[in-house]
Amino acid sequence: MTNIYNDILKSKSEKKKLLAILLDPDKVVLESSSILISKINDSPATHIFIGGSIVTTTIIDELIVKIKQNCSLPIVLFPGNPSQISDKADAILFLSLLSGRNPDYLIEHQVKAAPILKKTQLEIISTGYILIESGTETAVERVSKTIPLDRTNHEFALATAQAGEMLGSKLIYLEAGSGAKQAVPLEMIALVAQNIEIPLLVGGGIVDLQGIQNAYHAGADLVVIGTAFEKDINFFNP
Ligand code: 1GP
Repeated sequence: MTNIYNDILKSKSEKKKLLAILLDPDKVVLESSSILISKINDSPATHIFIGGSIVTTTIIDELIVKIKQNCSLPIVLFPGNPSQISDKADAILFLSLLSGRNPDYLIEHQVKAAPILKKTQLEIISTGYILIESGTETAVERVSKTIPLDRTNHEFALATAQAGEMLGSKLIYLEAGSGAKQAVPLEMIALVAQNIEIPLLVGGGIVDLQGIQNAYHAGADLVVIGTAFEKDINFFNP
């Protein structure tokens, strides 16, 4: 059995940066996924994340099986709710939306998910999920009915991340939201990265390769790219 979290910790200690491509199953056409998978194989991605704020499709299992036939990257669920759990994946980010004050996304969905997860072999990675204001309303904000954190209040974002770490999160994820107009501010990434011990994930609104490097340079251990790759499968190899 793989141990994805230990590998992330090892990469962090070796200062090796990680990259996840986020696939929204609603936007992947299963019949033409072979080309998508070959582009992922040609990319610098180290992980595949699967999920979205709202996923209506039922192809998650099939999609994962297809990816696994042609790609050896670890597949990590990044679910918007418990309906997106698939035991075909390797791991799940067990998220709690720490920036929000909606109990459904802090604990209710997790209570519903726990007995389902107990029946799977998925590696459970507890993740403090922090939504940062990004210019316009994003799907996470709309679906979770929560207010993102003020993008200029870096100290509050840090306090939220530290609270997550103290509560036992194994990862902190600073999220601007999929397709965000503005990515997480670099100063905020730097402040959080310098003041937590656990690995830091950053995503949302990163639209070019320089943006990825900037997030790494600020202190992100793993960057998540969704929309940019979804819009252009040659994003990593122009
Ligand atoms: C969304 O952080 C991820 O949850 C990725 O965002 O789609 O903007 O790359 P993008």
